[in-house]
Amino acid sequence: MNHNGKPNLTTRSIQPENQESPIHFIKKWETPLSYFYRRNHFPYPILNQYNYWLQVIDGQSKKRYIHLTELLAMPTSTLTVPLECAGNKRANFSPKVYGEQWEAGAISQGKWTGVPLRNLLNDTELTMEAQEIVFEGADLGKKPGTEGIVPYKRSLPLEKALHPDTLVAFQYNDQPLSVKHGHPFRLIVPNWYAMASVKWLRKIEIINHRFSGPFQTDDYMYYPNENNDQGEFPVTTLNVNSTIQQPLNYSILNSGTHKVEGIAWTGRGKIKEVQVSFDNGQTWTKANLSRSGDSDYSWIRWSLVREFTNIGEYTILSRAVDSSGRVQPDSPYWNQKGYGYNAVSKVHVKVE
Ligand SMILES: Nc1nc2c(c(=O)[nH]1)N[C@H]1C(S)=C(S)[C@@H](COP(=O)(O)O)O[C@H]1N2
Ligand SMILES: [Mo]
Repeated sequence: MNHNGKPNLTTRSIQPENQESPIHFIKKWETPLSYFYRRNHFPYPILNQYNYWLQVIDGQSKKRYIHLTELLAMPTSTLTVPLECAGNKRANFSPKVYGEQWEAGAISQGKWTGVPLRNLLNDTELTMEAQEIVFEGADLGKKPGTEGIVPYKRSLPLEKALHPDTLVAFQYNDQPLSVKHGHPFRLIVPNWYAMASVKWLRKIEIINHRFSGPFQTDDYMYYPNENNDQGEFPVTTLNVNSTIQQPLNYSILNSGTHKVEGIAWTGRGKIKEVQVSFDNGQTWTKANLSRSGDSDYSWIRWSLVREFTNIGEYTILSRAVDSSGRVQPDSPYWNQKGYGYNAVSKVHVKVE
């Protein structure tokens, strides 16, 4: 709630709690906690003192516990990292797909502080056979299509898990992690869609095979065909993407000068260029870019000032290009579960 008693977030579902950030009004590099989107598969877990212990299990089923106070005493990293839900912008898919009908606000970013996961693991735990690391959250419940009660659980391939920027985070914007965002620990996996950033982390398991589970090999898979499950592949790296923040869609503007602005981000390399069109894609102009400076992962901000002399309707588009050569497509990559929407961002305005 804000000081007017109005909600800060847009509710998509209450139980479990799924709420969107007011992304069109977020101008800071660090989203204040009360504006951070919330994405949950299950009701919030009930935490107790045992949640302050992280369980590490190696390939031989040997267990070890690490307490929060031990993490606090270790060297930490602080990184500005956006979390984007794989279902962000899902509402734009046509034909429609099941799942939360997210618009553009299932993304937020801020400063995460934690211990690089690789520094928490012992050499003896990482044997030659180790293939993946599995992360389990403290939340659980029934999942349609799956027997019984299951926890939220996912794995990472070894090279991503051991990347120096993959963190076991315990602070957001210099404050202890809030309960809704994973207190006391969550994983932060830069450059990947946020399903990988497991909240309420309680168990880390090193395995010598490929993990499968409902949140790994059923959800968070792209199924590109409408009528069969063939050609499926896992959701991992963020697509190159941008969002027009202002003007808002369906705005009525006075003729004269207006600033078009927004954010752009990618999971591969950096944003190299953002192009804006005022004529629904016939001509494009480069926007001015501004970068936060302290992180390669941060979204960038872009803007362009334009004089609207003629009255009438305009379709404004933004299109980001990253240093790996990826460009936002004109039309989205449709898939059954509606992940990874990254078609050009579009608003329709009227100038009078
Ligand atoms: N334990 C647990 N971790 C989780 C989830 C969850 O439901 N349970 N949801 C994931 C998904 S799909 C997203 S998009 C992000 C959302 O993080 P947030 O609620 O802090 O914004 O957390 C990820 N980590
Ligand atoms: Mo998500």
